[in-house]
Amino acid sequence: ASQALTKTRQFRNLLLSEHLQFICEAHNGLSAKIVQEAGFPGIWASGLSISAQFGVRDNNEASWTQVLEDLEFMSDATRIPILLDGDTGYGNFNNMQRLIRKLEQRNIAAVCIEDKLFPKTNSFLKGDAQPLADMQEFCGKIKAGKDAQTDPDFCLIARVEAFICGWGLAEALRRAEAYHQAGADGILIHSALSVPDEILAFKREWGNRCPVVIVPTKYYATPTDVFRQHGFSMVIWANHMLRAAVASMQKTARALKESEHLLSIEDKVAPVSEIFRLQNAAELLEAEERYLPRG
Ligand code: SPV
Ligand code: MG
Repeated sequence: ASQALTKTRQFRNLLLSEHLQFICEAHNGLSAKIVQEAGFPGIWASGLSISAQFGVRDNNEASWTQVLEDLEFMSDATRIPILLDGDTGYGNFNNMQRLIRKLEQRNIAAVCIEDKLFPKTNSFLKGDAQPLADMQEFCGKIKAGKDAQTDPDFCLIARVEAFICGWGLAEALRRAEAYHQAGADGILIHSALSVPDEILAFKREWGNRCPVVIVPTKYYATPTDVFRQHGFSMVIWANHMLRAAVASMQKTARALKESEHLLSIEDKVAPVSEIFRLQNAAELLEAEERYLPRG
């Protein structure tokens, strides 16, 4: 019988694929399952979305072990690899090493860390006022992370925030090269512009030194073929399950409050049977047949 690929190998294959790959955000077990069912080959465990679904800010208000608990549900619910948005690694090189060990234990395939300071702030909130991490310190964190992994396929993506923080192309390239040399398996180049100019300029200069990942949240109108033609490796749809859920929950709550009647929403929400299906309730019913004494 053919053995399924490990999640780490699956992710590495996606990152190294010669075709542009797409992964989608999820923030809990249910959304992770929905992303998998839609056919995505991987999941972005977004820091923004995970903190938001807990009702807190994207400033490391949720502790890293709380994130880990959430990730465990996501990983258990799915077969496809998860790339964790690991923020700044939740501390220094030492915290980074412990993070990697815990991620491997929970079957998380990869982690992305960004070159900013703990506690981090979301890139789209006053990005240009945010300080970057010391480059050498961040390189040490990358090396420490790579040294801590026991599975050779585990991937570490280094996220360059130079454009976000207002530094420009030269600094973005300088840092990306340092992180590449430090052992990062890929570079995530982020931009808050509504056009893809920064990330395209970066990729033209970068060439194919290592895979480059992008997050087109702000330059969402860019045709996907532009990313393909420039040779990017991976696109992350970074927060759209959370935003879809928020829009739908707000509509539903308002309609119910207003109408005081379930007819106002019944045909606009998933049937209860669909929730049971997503939970795999049928499996437990079968197990009960097998394991419970017959009455
Ligand atoms: C996230 O999804 O948490 C990210 C991407 O880090 S962004 O919000 O664009 O910074
Ligand atoms: Mg984030």
